[in-house]
Amino acid sequence: MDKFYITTPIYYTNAKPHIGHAYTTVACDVLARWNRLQGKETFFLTGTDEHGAKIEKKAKEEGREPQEFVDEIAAVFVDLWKRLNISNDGFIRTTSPQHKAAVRKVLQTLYDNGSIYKGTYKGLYCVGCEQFKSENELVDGKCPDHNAVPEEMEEECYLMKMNKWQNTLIEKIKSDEFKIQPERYKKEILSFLESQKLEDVSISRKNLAWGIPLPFDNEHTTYVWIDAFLNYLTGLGWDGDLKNVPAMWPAEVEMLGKDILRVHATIWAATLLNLGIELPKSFFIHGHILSGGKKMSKTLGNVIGIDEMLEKFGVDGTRYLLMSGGTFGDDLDLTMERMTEKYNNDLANGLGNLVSRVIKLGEKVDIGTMDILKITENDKRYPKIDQSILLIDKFEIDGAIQHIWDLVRGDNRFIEDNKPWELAKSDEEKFNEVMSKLLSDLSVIAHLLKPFMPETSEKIRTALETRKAEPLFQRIK
Ligand code: ME8
Repeated sequence: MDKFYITTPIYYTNAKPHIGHAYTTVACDVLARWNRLQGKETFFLTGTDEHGAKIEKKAKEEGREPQEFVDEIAAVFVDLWKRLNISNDGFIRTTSPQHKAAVRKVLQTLYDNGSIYKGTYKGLYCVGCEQFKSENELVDGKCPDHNAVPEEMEEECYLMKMNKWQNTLIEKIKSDEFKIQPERYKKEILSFLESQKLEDVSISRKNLAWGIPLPFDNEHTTYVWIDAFLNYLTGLGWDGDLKNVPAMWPAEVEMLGKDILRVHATIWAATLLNLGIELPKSFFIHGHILSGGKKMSKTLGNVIGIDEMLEKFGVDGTRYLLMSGGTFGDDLDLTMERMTEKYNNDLANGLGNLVSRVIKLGEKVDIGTMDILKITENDKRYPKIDQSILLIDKFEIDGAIQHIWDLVRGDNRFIEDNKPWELAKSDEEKFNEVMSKLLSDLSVIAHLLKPFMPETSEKIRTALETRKAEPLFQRIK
């Protein structure tokens, strides 16, 4: 059986989840659900990144023990994914004993095979990024992502060899053996790799207690990114032993926000190469959510809360609005006003209206003979289904939604043009013909909606089976 292993980044537990985390996770959920429906053996992993300076600092500010602090925030992530109907098969926490033991085993292997050596590292460290920054990455001396001056740091540490993998990486990325999508990000990372020598990276911290102690030197803890990357393997239950690399590996796709592409394409990839483990088959990089054209910030007051969205638009409304808000891969600009308008147009008036009209008009049609409820995955009778598969397989998530709504809008127009309520009185044969098309389209729509709006899809199916429809979406004032 074909397999499909998909991962989100694991999110920092320094603060509660936000709309950006929800965006990535819903996108992966759509892809995971879709691939499960295609009959692939699917594993969908998400989780939390719980060590490092940023989290230690935050816990201290709150006067809490770090473990107790991350336990609380990790639980908020788990709860949010439940509320958003996320179908993840695993949830990995980097403070779990299994993960920590595996990370130590991996580090010992890297040390034993000569990939890690002792040295010193001097550089500018941005705690927000948990990364060293080179001068040319700074704007006015500040990290542009966190608007903060990085700390100068020089300490004894262990370093991992990077340089010998530079050409291997370039080749694998160029040939798409290690595929980076969309294409512009492949170009971006290639031009980075071709323009400068990869420096060995510091993989340990001497003065940071909140991390996994190195197995070969207790005075050091593991650099948080190395710890975090390994989640993609430990989340499958891996114990860190090279003989036991899980059968689901390599991942088909690691979904990432554009902020963390480079660190993945360099440090994560080199770690795997140093271990002799296959690289993921692909990365898909998506853009960032902006609000009113600007990065969301408390100061600007333009933060869109995920709880606020759930309250206003419900679970499927939120999933729909996140996934249809712009071309998947590009940045997208959202505002509550525009989303409310879209909710009313596409969901309350568009889909909701179609379902209630068709079910109401179809009350008296005998669908026993119509075969419409027996749609199968990849049903050749319905070219719309094939087209959707093509779009989703190319990560055109918003395109696949567009495609469903073409059908929704087309059918609403078809109803107005054909006025089946009049045909019911005047022309029974034509009426049955019109209703047969509408009922079978509705069944196709319910089917296509499964990965995007699982509950709505179920409700439409139930409505078709029982011939009764509850209103799906209430208009919002
Ligand atoms: O970077 N729009 O965690 P993180 C869209 N722990 N997506 C967004 C977003 C936005 N405005 N903001 C964040 C980390 N994201 C590390 C990752 S992986 C081994 C370790 C999403 O909590 C996007 O997927 O900062 C981004 O890559 C991720 O959240 C960063 O989450």
